[in-house]
This record gives sequence, structure tokens and C-alpha cells, in this order.
Amino acid sequence: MIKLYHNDMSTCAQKVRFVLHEKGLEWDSEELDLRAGDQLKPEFLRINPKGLVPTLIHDANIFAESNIIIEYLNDAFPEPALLPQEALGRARARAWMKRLDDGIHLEVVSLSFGVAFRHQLIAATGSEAALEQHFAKIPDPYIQDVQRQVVSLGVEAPRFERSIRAFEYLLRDLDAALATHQWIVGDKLTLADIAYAPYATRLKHLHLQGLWDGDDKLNFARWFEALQATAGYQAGLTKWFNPKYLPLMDQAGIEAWPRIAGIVAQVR
Ligand SMILES: N[C@@H](CCC(=O)N[C@@H](CS)C(=O)NCC(=O)O)C(=O)O
Repeated sequence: MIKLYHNDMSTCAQKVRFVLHEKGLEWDSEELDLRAGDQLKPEFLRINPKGLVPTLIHDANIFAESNIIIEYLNDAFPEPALLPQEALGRARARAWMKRLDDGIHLEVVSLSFGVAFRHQLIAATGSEAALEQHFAKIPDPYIQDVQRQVVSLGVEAPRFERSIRAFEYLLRDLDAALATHQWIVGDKLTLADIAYAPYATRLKHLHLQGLWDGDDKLNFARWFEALQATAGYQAGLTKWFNPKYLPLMDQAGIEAWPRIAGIVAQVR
């Protein structure tokens, strides 16, 4: 039996649901409301002391960390294979996935909260003191630090500028990788494509298509179109898009774009 603790719009949960679909697996859903702080309640912290989704339980074993979870699912349920058979392709896919854990994930937290989710969090907590109490309860010190910086200052936070630069460099590298093959590490969809799907999607939801709309990232644009058309993307991501979040994200992104375009112009 597989049970997934997740959230509809969580980037890390999106990739796990994508893989569950690709593998044709049945799973039980435990959805957490992250703005209401479900992830910080003692009953969930007993399952994942970091207070993060996704968390997966399979045969009474608990797995945290989305990249570990999707590799586990790929090993435990080998068909269809979502990593190349040969060593080089596997290493390349893992290198791309590691880049998410090494920094890009924190940058997407910075981007999402700096542009949009800060408005929800400020409204949900209601006062500076309650907001600070919320931050102090986040067990992961890196996520706590990023949220604290960008929730108060939004797109003007110094931390925010770094996030935009990181995404500009990432999209450049992805575009170069995609120049010679259809998917990130070859001509078959792999865990690398699935792991990056939520990050491209988050940029789109934040109305930041300007990051790749020009002539310089056509390979990335083609890859993202193809990815969105897959059944796994629709089952793992589209089906779960929260209609209450999308207008806020879109509108906040439109308002943030002039500041973001200014940062991008400095590094292009
Ligand atoms: N490195 C972790 C990151 C997990 C993570 O940051 N999850 C977010 C949702 S994408 C979360 O649970 N956030 C809780 C919060 O916002 O307090 C992974 O890849 O699973």
C-alpha cells in the first residue's frame, strides 16, 4: 500500500504524483493545507520531523525528500524505466536532479513567497507577531530563513534578486542541454524531466514566461510544451492545480514582472 502526504500545488509533491501515474500505481491521498500549517502539527511531525511534503509511506516504510522518493519508486516498480539503462545517462539525470536539491528548490521557495504566497501567509497569520511565530516553527532552518527574508520585503528582498539570477542561469543550461535531444538527458522521458516539470510550471503560474519567451530559449520552450501534453503531467500536476491560487499567482507575477525584468536585463 502506498500513502502520499502531499499538497495540491507543492512543487515537490507534483513530481511524485507524476511518477506514480507513469508507474500506474494506486495510492492513498493525505492532503495537507500548508497555509493552515497542517505540516507543523505534531501528528505530521511524528511522520516527517522536517514538516515537509511530500512524504510517502510504502509497506510501513516512511520516505521523505522528493528526489529520493521518485528514485525509490523507480527502483521498487521498475516498469516503465524512468532512468536510462546506461551509466552515463543515469549519472547525467542524477546530476540534474541534484541541482534542484543544491539550491534551485530554495530559490523557488524565495520566488513563490516573494511574489505571491507572502500575501496568503500575511493574511492567514494576521499580525507580525503571529507571522514570526509561524516562521519560528518551521523546522528546516534554510526554508525558515528564506521565507523570513522574502515574506516581509517581497521582490525588494536582496535574497530575491539571487533567485531570479539562478533561474536565468538554469534556463540557459536547460536550453543548451535540450538542443541535441528531445528530453533532458536523451530521447526518452526520465526522472530528470519529471523533476523539473514543477519548476517550469511554477514560473508559468507566476506569469514569468518572459524568462524564456525570447528567441534564446526555444529548446526549453519546446520541451515544456511537450511535457505539459503528457498524461503524467496532466495526472500529477494539471488535475491538482488549485483554482484559488492561480489568479493570485498570475496577478502578483504581472505586478512583479518589471522588477524581475530589470534583474534579468543585468545578467543577459
Ligand atoms: N527537499 C525537499 C523539499 C520539500 C519542501 O520544501 N516541501 C514544501 C512544499 S514544496 C513544504 O512542505 N513546505 C512547507 C511549508 O511551506 O511550510 C523535497 O525535495 O522533498
